[in-house]
Amino acid sequence: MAVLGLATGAGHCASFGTSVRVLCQMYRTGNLTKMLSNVLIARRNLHNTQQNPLFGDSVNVLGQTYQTDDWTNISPKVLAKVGQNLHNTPCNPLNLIRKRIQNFFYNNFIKGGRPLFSVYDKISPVVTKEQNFDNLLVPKSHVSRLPGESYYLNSTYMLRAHTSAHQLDLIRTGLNSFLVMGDVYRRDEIDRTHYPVFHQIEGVRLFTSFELFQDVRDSTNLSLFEDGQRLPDRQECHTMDAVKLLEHQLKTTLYNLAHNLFGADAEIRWVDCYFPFTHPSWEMEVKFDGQWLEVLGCGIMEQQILHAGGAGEKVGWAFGLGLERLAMKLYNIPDIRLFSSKDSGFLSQFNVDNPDTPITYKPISQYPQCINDISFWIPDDFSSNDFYDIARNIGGDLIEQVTLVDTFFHPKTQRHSHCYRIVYRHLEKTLTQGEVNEIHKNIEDTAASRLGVEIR
Ligand code: FA5
Ligand code: MG
Repeated sequence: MAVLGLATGAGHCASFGTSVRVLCQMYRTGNLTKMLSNVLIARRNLHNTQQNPLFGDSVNVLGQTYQTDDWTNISPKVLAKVGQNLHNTPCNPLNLIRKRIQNFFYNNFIKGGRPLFSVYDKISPVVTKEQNFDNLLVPKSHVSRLPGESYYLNSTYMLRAHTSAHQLDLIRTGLNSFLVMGDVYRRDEIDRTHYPVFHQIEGVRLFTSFELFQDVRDSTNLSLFEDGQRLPDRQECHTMDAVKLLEHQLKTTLYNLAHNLFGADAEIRWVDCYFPFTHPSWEMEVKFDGQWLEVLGCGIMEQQILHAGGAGEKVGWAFGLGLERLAMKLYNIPDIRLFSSKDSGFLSQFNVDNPDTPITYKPISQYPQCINDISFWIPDDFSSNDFYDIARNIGGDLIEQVTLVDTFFHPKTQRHSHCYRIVYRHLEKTLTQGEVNEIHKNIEDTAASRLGVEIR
């Protein structure tokens, strides 16, 4: 269950089921706070004298050792995903869509001839509870702190549950506009649209009074701050002028991004919601497969966070995008579980250099793969791409993937050799080894005659 925000809109967002509506109700009445405090206290009092059954005394994550304690609840399966960095892996759908989003911000926000937003895509997913929660004003009793909701390394460290965990640190360094991209981890349900390991892009943009009001015709009487009351549509310290401009900028930016990704016809709607670190807050939903799918959360940043970051004289907006869900819509991928697939039938469909290449996902064949290798000595002017072309031209749709799996240099003959693995699979039937051998032989013969390679 995604719990960093609570949706309050009439048509509740896809990531929150009925149980969350009940939670919302409990949250408002205070019963939830009471119940959660008890659970957390009981949890803290639970003195565990035994070693962690899975990891012993310590757990190693990305080369760092963390002492285990009674908070440790990370699983080896999840640990194996840390460091995969699919958002930085070429030809992965998450890398392609991340490049599209990054380019959108590079192209649309330019200051002094340079991109306004700086990009951080290699920040470690290991954060403190302080970074993940306290820095973002998440109440001590908030449901997202429960051990059942996040992956803890110990009572101090956890795997970030959202990229918002880096907001305050980056603001403290003096940054005004940045994007943070990375893997995030939640003990969430698994279904078509939820997975315990997924990827987010965080965006933050801060404004001085001059920057926010510079395009307003008569801005002499406008200011960012006033002493007021917290209302559903603004924080106590913000003027209505500032909030309305911020909301307009934020929603226009994200609306344009969604249309840039999905085309002008995409159906998009906004839902009011609650996050501890923004007010007011919204979620965007897009129509996907006939249903509304929540793809991002956003809002006007809580002024207290900007104060803590040394930027109290500015105001800002922030958003957090769910990359898998956006990619599901962009490439028509029906199930989020496919992103963790190592199946070449899935991955090979995203094997393009240009992120703007239109791709529509074709369901992976249920039939078995046949894998044949081919090794040859290469001439000096050999290019792997020429071989890929030959293989694809001859094998057509039966070829799922061609990869260079080995290279070898013979010191005596001074010749180089390449070994390629070709994965064959038919969409509608089981291929026989005989059928595959025939195509494979044809590829060998054509490579020898056209490229001058010598089959080994
Ligand atoms: C957050 O994570 C907030 N940090 C977003 C935010 C940032 C709000 C900055 C305001 C300002 P939420 O829990 O709603 O919010 O998650 C954001 C997005 O991540 C969702 O809209 C969804 O696209 C994606 N997401 C959430 N849970 C999962 C999951 N289990 N599997 C896949 N995607 C998920
Ligand atoms: Mg949400």
